[in-house]
Amino acid sequence: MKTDIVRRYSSNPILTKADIPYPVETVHNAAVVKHGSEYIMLFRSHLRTGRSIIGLARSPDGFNFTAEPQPFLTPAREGVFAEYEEFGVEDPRVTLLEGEYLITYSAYSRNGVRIALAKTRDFEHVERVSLITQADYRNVVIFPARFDGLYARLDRPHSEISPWSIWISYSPDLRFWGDARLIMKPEPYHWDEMKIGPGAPPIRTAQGWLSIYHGVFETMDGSVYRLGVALHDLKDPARITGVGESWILQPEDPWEITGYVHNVVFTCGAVSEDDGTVKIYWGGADTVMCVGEADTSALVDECLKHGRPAKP
Ligand code: BMA
Repeated sequence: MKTDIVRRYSSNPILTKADIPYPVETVHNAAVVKHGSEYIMLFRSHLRTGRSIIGLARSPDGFNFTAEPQPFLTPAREGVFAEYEEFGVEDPRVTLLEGEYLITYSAYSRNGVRIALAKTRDFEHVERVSLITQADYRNVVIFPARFDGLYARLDRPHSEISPWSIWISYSPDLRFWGDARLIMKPEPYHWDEMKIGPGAPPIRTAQGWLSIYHGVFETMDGSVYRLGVALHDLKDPARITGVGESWILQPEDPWEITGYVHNVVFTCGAVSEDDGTVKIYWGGADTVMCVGEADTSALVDECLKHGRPAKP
């Protein structure tokens, strides 16, 4: 019997709508980072309008979270952000870089979906910086380092010609992004054949940047969202040194199989711990938040020893 790479926490789900002190219908697709002695979670919630907002929860241990009384980020009411966040804000990711937490999130409007960047130092005050993609883009994760002075990000543009794939681009100032290249594509007749997208912001390991991504497979019963891993060269993140052949997590618990959207595990964040493990956080069925732990070395081995091509 093959043991699971991701060990699910025994008290999943760790946060649900019952834990939120204001009315929401779901708690899912959350970013999590360590800030001082706390774990901070930025989670997405559907309102009864079907549109989303972002809340904040705190934890002393990464497992037991308490939500703040008010949401953290709701659609802007004025300026350029108001026009592009009209339909809601979704799926945040957080990267700590040079003392600032960079928050990227999906901004939905009648003009499509694009990605906005906000910053905070303390999770008390948040400042919107810029809309950093055009429509239609999702899943922007910023690397927690610069490369030859440039910021780098992974993202996932929509296309009618190519299956939705993972791209990289660079920026001198976090506002203007360029030198974009497609670096990873879905593998035909494989668990991620329909589309892939970046999940958690990349984690530095001795062997390379570990990226936990989502992949989708279309079945007669709809699509199944699973998680996989890829490794990027430490100095040149556009160079993928390995992509795990097998998924590392698939919907199995009842709250992953059934919910707002069934058969979904979707990650927006993972926390690397000093003891060589990674806490991976995922939304179950777009309805609840879950966590599991994996050994970093096992995730790296998946990429380097049991690989598939990054661009079939
Ligand atoms: C994707 C996004 C995610 C969601 C997933 C499954 O397209 O909308 O936010 O978790 O679908 O519904």
